Amino acid sequence: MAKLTRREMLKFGLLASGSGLLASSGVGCSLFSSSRIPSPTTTRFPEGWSLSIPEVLSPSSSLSPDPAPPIRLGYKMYEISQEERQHQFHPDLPPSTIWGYNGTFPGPTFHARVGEGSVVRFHNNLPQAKGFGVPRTVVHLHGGHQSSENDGFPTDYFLRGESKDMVYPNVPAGGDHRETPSTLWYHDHLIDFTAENVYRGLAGLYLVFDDKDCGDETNPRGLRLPSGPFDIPLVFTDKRFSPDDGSLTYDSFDHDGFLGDKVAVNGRIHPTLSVYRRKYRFRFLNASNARFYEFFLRLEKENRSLPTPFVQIASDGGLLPTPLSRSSFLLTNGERVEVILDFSRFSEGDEVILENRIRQWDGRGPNERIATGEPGTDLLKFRVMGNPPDGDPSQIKDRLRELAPLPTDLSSLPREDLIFDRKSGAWVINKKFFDPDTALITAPLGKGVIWRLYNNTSRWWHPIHIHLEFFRILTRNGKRPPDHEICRKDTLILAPRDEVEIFVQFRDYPGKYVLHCHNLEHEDMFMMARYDVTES
Ligand SMILES: [Cu+2]
Repeated sequence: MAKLTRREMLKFGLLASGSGLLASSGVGCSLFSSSRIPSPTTTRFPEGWSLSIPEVLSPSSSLSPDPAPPIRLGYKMYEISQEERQHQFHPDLPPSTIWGYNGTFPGPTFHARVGEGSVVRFHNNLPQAKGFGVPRTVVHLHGGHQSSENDGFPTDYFLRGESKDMVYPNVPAGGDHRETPSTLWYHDHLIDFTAENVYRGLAGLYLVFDDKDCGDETNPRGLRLPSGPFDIPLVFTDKRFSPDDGSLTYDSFDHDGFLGDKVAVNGRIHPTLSVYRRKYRFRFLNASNARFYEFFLRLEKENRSLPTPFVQIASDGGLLPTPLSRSSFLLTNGERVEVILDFSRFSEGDEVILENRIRQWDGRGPNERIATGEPGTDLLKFRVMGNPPDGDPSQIKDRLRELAPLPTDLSSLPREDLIFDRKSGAWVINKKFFDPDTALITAPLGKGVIWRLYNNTSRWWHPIHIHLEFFRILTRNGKRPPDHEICRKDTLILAPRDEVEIFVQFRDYPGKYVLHCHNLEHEDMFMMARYDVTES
């Protein structure tokens, strides 16, 4: 039976009547799996189960056929095949069927450089859908600054057996080096089915380096941040497995936001990373559909959270102006935070646990922080080895990447309101369900704009992502934002009744783009808007 899209369900009035009707009507019955049934138990930090680090993708010498003009000289060419594979999330679970870029979850990591564009040929080699996941795909580079046709608009999908070239110039907005990004990620963005496809595994990292953040900790002209094997991405996704056969499950009728009860870090549940007594750079990405995390660090033998273990150096929008010392940090869906952890403060043999201390019961958002003394959710274990054989040449400099100044007269800029609300069991922005054919708002190319985002619900949290340009948070609930939000961002948290004013300047690329909630089930349930950047 053909699968009803969420759009069709809305049309037929099926959403508000709940999943019971859908299940009993036989529509998509085979897809139904409760969001509440616990996964099989798995051993905590099993011996020999180490953190997997996604491989760095190598460029191809050529693409056949050649990419269409106007691909400029000097672009690096890459190929990625979207494929179904078997993936081991934990040694106690049987292999699960995933969809991955090059068959892996997470997909391979790009190492891009400012000024060297990338052309990526994505091949859709996915099989016919069985269970959840829809083999029409759209690739969006989250945080990327690229033209509309290369941004992954939700209806720009390509089918099984087809390929699509995506062109990423890797030039910061306006050619301004202060807008240089750092940790981006690419993932599926198919209209109505992003949640299923990303949950199936279609997500990977795209890192951007330049002369400053050069990826070489020994280069005296660079920032000397930990590099190479000491620069490690951490991709967090929550998954759920069938108690019957251990297979990966998803509930297509959980429109609130699907939660797993096991957290995979780089695709593995409860992995261990052996670390030297030195500094490491960790790039945290919350690639979960609906779960928030608040990360803490605990020294196992003392059984308490460490006071300020994290030195934050970057957010979604690249390096911060200055490093920020933090005891913990909240990470919402799609958001990135980069930190330096210095393991030289620990002794050889110490075990240090990264834990999540937020409780969340459903897709509405985080419920409460776990009280001191109560156990959190352990995610990743660091086993401290001895001193590094080559010492630690890395540094954390006082100044990282400056912020471009805001316009002096913000009051003269065009303003728009974006009101996020609930309607008919789904979500609306300015009272409208997502319509890919109509722009909800427009923004002039070149000029800055002020957008006021307001969450007009009392229970739902919405992580809002704006494509194309980084923005700056001006006020949060009428006040100056906290220090960690004084930076470039592309995703922000809207807690219930939150009101946030942002400044964003659209440069370089006119055309159609989207902004949306990054709780992926909310996004698929229409909490998305097309906006057009217009040339005056
Ligand atoms: Cu939302």
